[in-house]
Amino acid sequence: MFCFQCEQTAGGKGCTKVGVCGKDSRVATLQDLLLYQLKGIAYLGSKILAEGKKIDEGTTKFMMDALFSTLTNVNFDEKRFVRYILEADSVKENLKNQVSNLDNLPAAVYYRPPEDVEKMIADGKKVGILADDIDEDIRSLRELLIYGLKGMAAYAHHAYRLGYKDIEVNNFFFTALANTLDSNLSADELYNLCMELGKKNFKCMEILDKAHTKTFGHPQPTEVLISRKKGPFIIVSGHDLKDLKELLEQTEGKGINIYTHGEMLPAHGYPELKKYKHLVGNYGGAWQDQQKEFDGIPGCILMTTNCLQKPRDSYKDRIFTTGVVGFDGVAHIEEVNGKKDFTPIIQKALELGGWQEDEEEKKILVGFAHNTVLGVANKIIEAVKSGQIKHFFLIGGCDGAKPGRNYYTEFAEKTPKDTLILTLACGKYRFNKKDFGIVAEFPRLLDVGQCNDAYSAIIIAIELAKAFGVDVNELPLTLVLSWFEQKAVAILLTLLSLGIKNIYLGPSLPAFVSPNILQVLVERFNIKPISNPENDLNEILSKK
Ligand code: FSO
Ligand code: SF4
Repeated sequence: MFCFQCEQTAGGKGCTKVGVCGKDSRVATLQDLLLYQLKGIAYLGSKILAEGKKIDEGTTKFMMDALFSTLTNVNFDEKRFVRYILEADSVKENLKNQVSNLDNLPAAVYYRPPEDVEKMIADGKKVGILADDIDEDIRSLRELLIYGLKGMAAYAHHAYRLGYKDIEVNNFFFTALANTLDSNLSADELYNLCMELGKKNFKCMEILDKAHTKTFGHPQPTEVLISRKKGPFIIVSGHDLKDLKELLEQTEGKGINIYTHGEMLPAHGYPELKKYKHLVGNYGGAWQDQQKEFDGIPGCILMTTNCLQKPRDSYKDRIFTTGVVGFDGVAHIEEVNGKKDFTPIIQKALELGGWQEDEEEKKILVGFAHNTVLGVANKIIEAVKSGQIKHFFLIGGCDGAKPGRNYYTEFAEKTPKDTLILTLACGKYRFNKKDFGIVAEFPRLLDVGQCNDAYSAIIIAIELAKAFGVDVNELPLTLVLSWFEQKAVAILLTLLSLGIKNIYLGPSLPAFVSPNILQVLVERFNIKPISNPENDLNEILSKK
């Protein structure tokens, strides 16, 4: 196996024997073969588009879901990848019937997978990341594009589940992935595709924002309990608000408390979700703490998306997966005719009985997406003009296990009292339970939402820039980002495609970005690897 798609990749170079994430070499190789199949599908899809025809909805949905399943910490289940690979074969055969000429196409188009898993693995070994002998920079850009597409697939999947989609975003999965089969593509052409991906992902996050706010209302500032309550419970993790809503409906009146976990925390701000009284609070920290925090827990956990870690035996019988998530031996809740029946998890939670006592109450504040923040834009602008707010920081992104990620905690702690911090995604757990006080009349720490709510943060920045009559890069705003997996790659490409410069990025730079490509990004966008909080803060604040 060879995989270097995420930040925790072995030795900062690549996982070769087993994934640091726990993905074994069999699953990694099956994922490679699935991606090869998806490239074949993409090529046929791009031909269908070039012939002026449409790609059917089932094929698009398959593309999104299958790409999503290969993200870090989503699916570790060998059987699921075997099914996807075989399904991809039917999808491909169906597309072949729609293309007028099938001569001289890339091998991925003609490839037919064997039924036998060992043979599949043998085939997968021939089509991995390092399979072809290409220039390091071309490989780097190609993988950058593929990881961006994977990230965007996750967002498109969530929007689609709520009935929202965009034809340009959907078609781009096919045209862009098809291009990764073209070994004659130049570095410039691949770079341009990466920037185009950034733009398409902005559109995709906009659609997802619309899907969330039209379905659940605009998030409102909301206090969230972070201590335990007595009674049976289910903890819901991941990003899928639709799953949470369905579970809330099915648990109403059953005496079960629902807690959010990880990236589900922003759910508490949405009117159509917070109205459920049994959505009682948030449990635990970021994803990498789950094995410790779920250990022997007297309740259930539902994983709707990443980040899933290998469950310990002490809770393997009470963690459930749904959607594209999976783990061998863990119960999975399937969608049937657009509905999910959560009865097994509900019954298990009741059986386990839950916590015996209430803990002392503690609360944090969430719900500062674009509608709320821009609703007080005039006051924010006044506070900047009067000198009460001197600088804005967006300290956001993913969390992870590396000790170097303490940088973000220290950075947030060291920001001066006359600055305001916006945060989003699971990296916020490094500091979201700390009291940062007030600046002007605002809490100094404003939680904008999930990683996809980077859209919200961008809109806030664009609108503030307009109000001040300056370019976004001239705002007293600095982005201090932590990346971990492929959604963060898509977001980073979005920020770059919008021309946003001077981003501080850490905790380490992506292994798949070659030195030459990094140099290009540094020259064009002045991306800065994080150093230490004091140095970086001094550098940022002395420039004003
Ligand atoms: Fe975190 Fe995991 Fe949202 Fe990611 S829970 S790391 S970028 O999947 O999606 O921030
Ligand atoms: Fe390694 Fe990350 Fe790939 Fe897992 S997803 S195998 S940790 S690079």
